Amino acid sequence: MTGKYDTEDEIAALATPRAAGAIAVIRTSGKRCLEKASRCFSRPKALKAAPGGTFLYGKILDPATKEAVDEVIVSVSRAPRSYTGGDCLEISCHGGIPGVEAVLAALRAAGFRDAQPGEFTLRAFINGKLDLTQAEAVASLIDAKTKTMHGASLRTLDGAVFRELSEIRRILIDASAAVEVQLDYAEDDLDDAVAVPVAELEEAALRLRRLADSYKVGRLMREGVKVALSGRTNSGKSSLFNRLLNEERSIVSDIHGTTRDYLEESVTVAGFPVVLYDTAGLRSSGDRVEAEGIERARRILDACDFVLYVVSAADGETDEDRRCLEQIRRPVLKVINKIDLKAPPAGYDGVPVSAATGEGLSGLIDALAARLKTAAGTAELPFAVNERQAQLVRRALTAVEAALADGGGVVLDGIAMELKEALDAVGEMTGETASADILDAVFSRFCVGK
Ligand SMILES: Nc1nc2c(ncn2[C@@H]2O[C@H](COP(=O)(O)OP(=O)(O)OP(=O)(O)O)[C@@H](O)[C@H]2O)c(=O)[nH]1
Ligand SMILES: [Mg+2]
Repeated sequence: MTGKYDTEDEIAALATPRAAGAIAVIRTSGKRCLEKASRCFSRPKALKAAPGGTFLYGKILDPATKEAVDEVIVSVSRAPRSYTGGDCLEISCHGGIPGVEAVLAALRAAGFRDAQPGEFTLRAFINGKLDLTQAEAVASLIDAKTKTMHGASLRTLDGAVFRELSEIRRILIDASAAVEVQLDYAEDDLDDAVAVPVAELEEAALRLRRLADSYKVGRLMREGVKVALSGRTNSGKSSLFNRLLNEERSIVSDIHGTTRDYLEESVTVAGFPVVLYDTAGLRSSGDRVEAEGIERARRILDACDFVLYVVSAADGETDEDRRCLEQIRRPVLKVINKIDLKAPPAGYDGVPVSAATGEGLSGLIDALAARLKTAAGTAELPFAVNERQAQLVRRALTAVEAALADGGGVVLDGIAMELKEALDAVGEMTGETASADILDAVFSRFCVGK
């Protein structure tokens, strides 16, 4: 292979951030990696002879002038026991940017080329060290913003998704075989009842749905659950917003229609990343700016995952509240605020709070956490499934569901084709049948040095 998919030539890249730090790590890989590196190392013979799993102290030299550019530790891994599966060398040098640049320049002069984004992991994939779901887990591990996502990425890197897909693949192959056998005999025995492997197909569908759910939960974990505060003017939305943020972020006043444009802030509620919106109070307003604010509030209400609807205990739930609530199309959690002024009516179906005193806030957070779990489908995240994989999961699931729907009739040809479609999608997920374009798209999203 040539160019980007050359897996033999010698590449080098900074693997740590390009910023001052105690230590920077430059990683290299390639067939003649040790030989080329010895051209710019103070102990060339020792380096060339170094067994895998060892490290050497020495100096990086400018190959032309033999001038020392840094004092380093070099760790050696030899094929196949390395990250990429080929010979690899990692140079730990001092973490200043000019020093790092000088080491990289020495490596270039010794015959290394700059690695492309994700090229080390691409080599690991091509050398069979990882399947594509594991390679992608490397990227999601680096991007993980929460402990949950980190844990899921780690399990996926360990092969959890790969094993799940292998199991689905086995089930689909068994089902295909059962169908193919009947296809072979179908022409002779047209009258025989067709046996569709329904149990297998249902099992495959169930497992695919679990993967689809993991994507959904993961996306909410990554992007945060969008929660909008809504209600009539003056019910205390902005006061509650500030309470939840623990910051005087939004303007509070006793004037109706204080909040106009919406505010958006990120908070963590019971471990869930939440994007909280404070919006304009709902009422019919002759004020053009307020009316625009209310229009924006409605758009937020349509786009959010769920709504915290704030009712004032001082007024109780009014007809206007009921009209507003009827118009909200997202799941709603009702909150009755200002309980310091007046107790809520007995049996009222809203969480009682006082934004003024903080009373009931922990109850609200518990109720919110319960709703977040429902919004996410589950609080568990067994797998890290990304957008690319999720699309393929949907493709496979659609095909399996179509095969199940066909189950009643004598349409074995159709079932055979749908099973093939599902198997193709599964193969593209693990990379078994992924084209160079797909690999290019996957690995170009990585950072350089990974
Ligand atoms: N006593 C009491 N007053 C509150 C409470 N929450 C809010 N208020 C007061 O109610 C008034 C309105 O509060 P805001 O938070 O601005 O209400 P809002 O719903 O954001 O109002 P708009 O932005 O106009 O829609 C302010 O004077 C607050 O101090 C509460 O729990 N108890
Ligand atoms: Mg407000």
